[in-house]
Amino acid sequence: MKKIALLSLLSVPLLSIVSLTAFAKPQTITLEVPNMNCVTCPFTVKKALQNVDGVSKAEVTFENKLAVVTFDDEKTTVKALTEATTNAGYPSRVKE
Ligand SMILES: [Cu+2]
Repeated sequence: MKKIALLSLLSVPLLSIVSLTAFAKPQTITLEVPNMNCVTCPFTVKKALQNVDGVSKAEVTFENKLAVVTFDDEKTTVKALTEATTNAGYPSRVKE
């Protein structure tokens, strides 16, 4: 009975993600990406960020020119993230 309850809990997507990252140290930062000048730019920036090892989530919005990135600080650094967007043609900096 206990086992069944546990399995049904794990099938909830959010809880599955939490259990997978239980031993990592996820950090979330917001980057300013001022060079984004049209609605397709965020896709390029998002792809560049997601290609960085350790990045679990990247939400990029054109309207406010921000990228919210969740990453494992044991696998990557903020510098690697800003470099990734810069290499894709979109220099970024950490939003204060
Ligand atoms: Cu564009």
